[in-house]
Amino acid sequence: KTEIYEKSIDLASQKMLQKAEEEGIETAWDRYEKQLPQCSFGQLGVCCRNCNMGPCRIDPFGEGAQKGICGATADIIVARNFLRMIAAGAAAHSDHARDAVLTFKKMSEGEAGSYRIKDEAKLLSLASEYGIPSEGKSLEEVAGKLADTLLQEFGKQDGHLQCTRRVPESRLKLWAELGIEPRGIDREIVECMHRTHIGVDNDAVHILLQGLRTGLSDGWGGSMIATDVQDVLFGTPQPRRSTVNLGVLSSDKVNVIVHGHEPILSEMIVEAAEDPELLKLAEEKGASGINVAGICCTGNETLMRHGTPIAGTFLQQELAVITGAVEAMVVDVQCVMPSLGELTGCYHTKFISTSPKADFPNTVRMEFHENRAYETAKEIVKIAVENFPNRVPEKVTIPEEKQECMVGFSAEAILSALGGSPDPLIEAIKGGAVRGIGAVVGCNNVKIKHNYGHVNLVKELIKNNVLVVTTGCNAIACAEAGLLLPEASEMAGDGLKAVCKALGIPPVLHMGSCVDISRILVLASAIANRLGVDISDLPAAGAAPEWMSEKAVSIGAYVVSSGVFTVLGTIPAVLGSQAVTSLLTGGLNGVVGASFAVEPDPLKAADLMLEHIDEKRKALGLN
Ligand code: NFS
Ligand code: SF4
Repeated sequence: KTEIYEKSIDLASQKMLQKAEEEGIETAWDRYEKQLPQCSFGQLGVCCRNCNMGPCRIDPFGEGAQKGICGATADIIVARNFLRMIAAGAAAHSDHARDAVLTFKKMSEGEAGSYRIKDEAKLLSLASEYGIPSEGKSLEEVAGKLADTLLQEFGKQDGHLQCTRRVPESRLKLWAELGIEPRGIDREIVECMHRTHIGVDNDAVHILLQGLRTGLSDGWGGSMIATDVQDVLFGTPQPRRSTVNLGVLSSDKVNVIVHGHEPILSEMIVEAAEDPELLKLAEEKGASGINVAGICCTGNETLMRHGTPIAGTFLQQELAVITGAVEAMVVDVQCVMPSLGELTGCYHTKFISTSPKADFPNTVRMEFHENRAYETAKEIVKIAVENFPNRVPEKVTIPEEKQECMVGFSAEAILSALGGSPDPLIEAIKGGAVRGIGAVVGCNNVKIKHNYGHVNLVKELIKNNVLVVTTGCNAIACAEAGLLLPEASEMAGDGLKAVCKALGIPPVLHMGSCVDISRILVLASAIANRLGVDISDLPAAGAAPEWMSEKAVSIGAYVVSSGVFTVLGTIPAVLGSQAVTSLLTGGLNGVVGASFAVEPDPLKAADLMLEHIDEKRKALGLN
């Protein structure tokens, strides 16, 4: 049996795991243990269920079957499975983007109740980027036109995505030569499903190239559109302070958790929590206020834009309920564990699902539609408030751990912190004070001690003068470990420390949710363009130390095809194919100028990134 301290490095989480044990409550870690040993065919990626002659599996030891019934080899099966993961991940990001654009469109037509244009400047700059005239037009008209243009990116039937305009020219040319310039966003995803149907695409390399193209349609397409539109609707993040970890839950206020991914919902909940009527009701129910806290990326969205506190990462969603202090767990889409249904039943917590796309066991369903978004948000918060008296004091333990953090580093905010251009950062890189840039992102995964991979990798990088940019659950993990504070530069090497002190920034910059990895792409592009080189020439490297979701696979595909070497901390299900494994971890270098590495030990992963950064420095003539 795994000891609690081996499950998480985070004290607050350990305390809640202890409480769960005492109360006989099951968590993801318990279910993981019941899964062991996990199926090795699955781990290696060599089982196929793509048609009903199967399931077929390949014997990795070469003794049993070496082909599926249709004749598919391990290479074909592994590549197809991998492509389907990319398709699912890209679909999740891009379908989220579609909903954001549809809300944006309705807003422009005056049919999205409470949504407004919050960032005019960004709207106008996007309009000019997409060639939409804005002179003499109302903001709503411009927004409507922009929404139409963006919607066309999804259903595009000819030519290529317009959003790739931000890609350095040499990279775009390379994609064109390789035939992986992304076309319509939906089209790439559909084509993945077509190609992996029995008897279609049966060459591992050919299949993987489609994977890269689909990833690119996510990173430079869907994800980037989501970020842009959300910035226009809700504001482009600016540096601000907040707090994170389970200790942000309040002992005397109504606790509402927003969990999932779409700020369309969480923005309105944050607003509704300030409604005087509801605050008055809260008081009547004996609460001293209403406290909204986030989990996962919708938490990152409201954290970045409003400083709303975050209760935890992916693996802390159950632990938050286990505090016994959550009146409502409000969810939309992605990374929401279905276990929450049974779990919330053990406490007074109301589990409220809101997306027309996502239902869960034991939820109160309150579908969210933009025309009456604020009203629905108020109804949801009201349920939470009315639930406050049902809190059972004997069942409540809120760990005291909470940590301050500084967040809100959109590409725009970073550029303005630098005085308007990337030059000071480039100079610091050239001069060697900043050795390079590390992009560390991604999930938690029970296969790795919670936050151990994230925190140790990032600490090692900053110690070695690598400026870290972060998103997703990595950002939350870093915040919990105190790394998102200007004071954390004390943990950095001398060069990075001096730069952080001069600029008043933390050594680890929170750039947002996982769709906001698009912000990292924009920043990398700006630096590459300024230097007149390709992204693959930059002293930069990426990592996803504890990744688990299919979205992370799509992210990996677009980050690597954008030219950034990426280290994965958990092993993807590809080792059953020598061909696919060696292409991903080596061969891709000769194709897109970057590849993956797999390294579960965060310190060794940091070494791989440093080695790569140094090589790139050398090639640029820096030492
Ligand atoms: Ni990204 Fe963010 Fe977290 Fe992983 Fe899930 S919340 S979208 S997928 S688990 S980082
Ligand atoms: Fe088996 Fe081929 Fe069908 Fe897959 S597609 S289940 S390998 S017969």
